[in-house]
Amino acid sequence: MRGHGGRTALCMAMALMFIAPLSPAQEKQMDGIPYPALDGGNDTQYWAVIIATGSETRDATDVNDLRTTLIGHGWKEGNIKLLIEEEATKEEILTTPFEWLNESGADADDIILFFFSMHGEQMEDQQPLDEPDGMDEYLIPYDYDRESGNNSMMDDELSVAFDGLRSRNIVIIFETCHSGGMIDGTEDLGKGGRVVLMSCAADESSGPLFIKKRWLFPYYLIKGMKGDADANGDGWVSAEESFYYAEIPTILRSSLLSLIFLLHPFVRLRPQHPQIYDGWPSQENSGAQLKLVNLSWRKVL
Ligand SMILES: [Ca+2]
Ligand SMILES: [Ca+2]
Ligand SMILES: [Ca+2]
Ligand SMILES: [Ca+2]
Repeated sequence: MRGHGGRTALCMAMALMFIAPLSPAQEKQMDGIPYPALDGGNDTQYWAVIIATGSETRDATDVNDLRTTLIGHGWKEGNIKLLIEEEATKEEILTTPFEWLNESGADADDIILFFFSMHGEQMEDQQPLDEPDGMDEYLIPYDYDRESGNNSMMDDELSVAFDGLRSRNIVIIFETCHSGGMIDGTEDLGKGGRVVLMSCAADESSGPLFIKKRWLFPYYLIKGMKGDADANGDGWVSAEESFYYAEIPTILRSSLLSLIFLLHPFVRLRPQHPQIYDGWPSQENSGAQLKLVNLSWRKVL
């Protein structure tokens, strides 16, 4: 399960030093990238917010992998915001990325990807009372106080923050325990114009990929984004395709690990079952896929 790591961002900073900055020529080239303009115009922009705290080594690897994968497929470096380790306080998470997106002009036809990698837990449903199972889910930011419970970040609170965005094309990825419950309440995150990818069911924990010091679900999700997940062969990896690519290996590997550790005196692992909420383009008609990664654009970083 998700253990608590150290709290410095040094490791992350060192990892990011190995990402080559884009040359002006590369930046210019990207302006011409044939990404789809969903409103029929040509001003669709792609934005990403990557938030990770609570497990320094795995966070650094996952975050670096996701960031370089997006940049390597044409996403602009300046359109990706990171909140890592001690930067990922409750107030920061709930305000900074959302203000940044709105002030930067992210609008209805833009595509926004959020990635949360944190500890997650459940508590008795708090106001607004919205949960069929009586339990709200909450995330654990850097400044969470375990004794008092201060600074727990409720699914209801996150939902309000997301409602402030103008984009109708939002992908939210949760690598957190109990993440399946981020969409189970009436005030939660499952709304039209969004695809939510969750690492496990509401009553499950989310586990690691031991051999690579990664989190299991994001490892396969990002691996798929690099090309393997393009199931329909259209040269794009959609949010939906990356999920279905990652789903089965995540179930199988977590099941295998749970057997291996069955008799371990301390470590308890259970199979995890990733969940998808598909409300794109609308809740009523979610047949189309939300394209994220253009495989025709590859750049070695
Ligand atoms: Ca609630
Ligand atoms: Ca809720
Ligand atoms: Ca919930
Ligand atoms: Ca595809």
